[in-house]
Amino acid sequence: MNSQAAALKPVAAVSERDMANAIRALAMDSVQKANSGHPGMPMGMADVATVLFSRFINIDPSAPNWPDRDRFVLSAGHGSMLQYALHYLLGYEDMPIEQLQRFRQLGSRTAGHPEYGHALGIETTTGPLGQGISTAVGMALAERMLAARHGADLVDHFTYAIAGDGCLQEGISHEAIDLAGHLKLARLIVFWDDNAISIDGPTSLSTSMDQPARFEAAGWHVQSVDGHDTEAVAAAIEAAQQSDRPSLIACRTVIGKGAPNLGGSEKTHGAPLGDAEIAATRENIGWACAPFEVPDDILFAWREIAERGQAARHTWEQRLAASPQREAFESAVAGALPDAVFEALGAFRKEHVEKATKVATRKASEMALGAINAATELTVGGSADLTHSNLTITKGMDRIAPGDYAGRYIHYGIREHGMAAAMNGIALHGGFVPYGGTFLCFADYARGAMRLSALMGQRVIYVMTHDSIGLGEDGPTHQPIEHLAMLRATPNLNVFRPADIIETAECWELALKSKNRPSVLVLSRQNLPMLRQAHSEKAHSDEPHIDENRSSQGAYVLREPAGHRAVTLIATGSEVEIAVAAAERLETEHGIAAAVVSMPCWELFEEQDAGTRKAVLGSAPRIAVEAAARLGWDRWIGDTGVFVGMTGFGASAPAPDLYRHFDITPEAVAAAALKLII
Ligand SMILES: Cc1ncc(C[n+]2csc(CCOP(=O)(O)OP(=O)(O)O)c2C)c(N)n1
Ligand SMILES: [Mg+2]
Repeated sequence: MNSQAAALKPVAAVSERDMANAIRALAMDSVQKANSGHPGMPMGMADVATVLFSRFINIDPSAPNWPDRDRFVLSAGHGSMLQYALHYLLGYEDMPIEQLQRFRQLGSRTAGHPEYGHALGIETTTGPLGQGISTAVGMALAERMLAARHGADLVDHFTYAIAGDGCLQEGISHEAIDLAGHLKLARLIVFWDDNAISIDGPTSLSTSMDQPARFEAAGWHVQSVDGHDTEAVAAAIEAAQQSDRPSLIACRTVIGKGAPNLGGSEKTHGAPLGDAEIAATRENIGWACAPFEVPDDILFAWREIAERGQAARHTWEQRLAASPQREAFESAVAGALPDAVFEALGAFRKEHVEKATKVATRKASEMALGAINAATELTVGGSADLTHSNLTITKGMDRIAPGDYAGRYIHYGIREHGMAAAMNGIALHGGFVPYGGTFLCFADYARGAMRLSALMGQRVIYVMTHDSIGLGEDGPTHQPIEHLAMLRATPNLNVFRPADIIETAECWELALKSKNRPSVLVLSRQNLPMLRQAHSEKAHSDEPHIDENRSSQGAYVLREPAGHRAVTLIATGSEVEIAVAAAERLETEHGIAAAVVSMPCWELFEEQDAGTRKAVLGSAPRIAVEAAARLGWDRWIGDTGVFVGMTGFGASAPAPDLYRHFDITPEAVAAAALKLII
């Protein structure tokens, strides 16, 4: 039976108190051995976790990726020893006791904070407070959406998260809670470790928030319990499972529970208890075992939970085998995009090369998405209240609404950070390829979760429009300057800034194919000409290259002059048009052979071999053109290169005026080239 069925009885004869004490002992001993870590939270939440796992949770440690498992998110990631202790006790094969003995050491699976992909069963990376609970919202939403598509027979699970005071103080939690309450994500159950302590001391130092009232105001079902009263916790979980709203269970706990002198104090938050206090704790909780030893009967009780989960998984697998949905479900969960998507994008490129379609790249993205979304159901779109600016919705996309999860467009509201975290959750859950939009400038607001998309290697696609001073009148508050540098500095993130409709379709294709990496599509508000065919023809090259995805190399020669290159102009996005115009001017007015390199994706170009990079960049002096900060461009232009771009914030004016005002024009580029080479 699934976990929403009646609660199971406590397993075997061992008490839940003993089972919880195993967590306490493992946490304090591991932190002591590492001389680093956070014992207070695992000790305080040991009882809640024990009740959750022993009576409710539906996971199978022997098949940690079983699609219909309950999701468990340790949002208070500093309490990682809670997760590792649970994994050892439950018998995850990659979490033997030696891993706990090597807590926080190089190469161990027991990293300082839980890291997705680092150990089996870790559903998401946590540690930056507030991310876990917000990611869990995306998981709970994905669960409902997948159930709407494939039925309750195959998709019927809960998402549980443990959040601390810190998670609830972080601003992102507001966005996440509001979204979850609005969407009535009833399968989301959050435990608040209400210990009234954080690092600096009592939370009363910095907050007077009535958290239950806050959650109630956002439409949650709220209960408050003594987090050490196992029956009360169990009753609350049962009630939460019955609710038609997401649930908060405020668990009043004592941080470092069990430590006779330090329990209840912030001193247990992030430091080893020390040998004397550990000995006193053993005495106090009646734990006679040596460090890292757990009595067989207690271990057995924990392992029984795993067996129960395995049986549930087998039953589910039988349902899957008999289901007419089987193939569709498995392909969705595998995240396999049909060939039709890429065929459609190929046809799209061919059509628009021929038509020389001139549109803003945000519009090109909308048009490409029209082809993509018609060819697959896997993509789910959304925007942080800028749908008609980001152009992220396409024909026939129904919206997700409270209680109605059959659609594929999510109105995330004005919650960039919450959107990014929710997309992480959707991607991690599986079954969908999430993309979501906002203005590039507000990547700042989404940054914490974007960083985790990259760290976790999730296929999340950020559609970030209004990408420069080219947005014009809205002015410097909305004009990104430093954002490209910030995004490009982020490891494992592809930043695409396409120059025209063809590159936009190519970059979408690359983003969709990047299964283990998030992508940012950086798109213009203003119209941009189609550059591909016109200039490759002019350069007497063979074909207009519509079959080959030229952006896949990260950078390519868009315009190769006849004769020996005197200068190479490198540009991205809307500035490629300027570079091309500058090259033409240099050629016609000065007889100077200028090549133009379009560089839609630095990261992919960096991955090319040195020979390919050299062939593209050439040996002539280089000028880079980008309406953004210079930071990073020296990598491509070298010591003697010139950068034409922004040196400070933008201004409010029509876009053409701004380009002139900031001297990012064909004339300026040509003048810089003349100065450089003559
Ligand atoms: C975004 C973010 N800011 C700051 C920190 C550093 N930090 C880690 S735990 C913590 C206090 C958390 O308090 P609480 O959630 O109440 O945890 P408890 O002390 O109860 O275990 C802080 C500030 C962090 N991990 N993430
Ligand atoms: Mg706390």
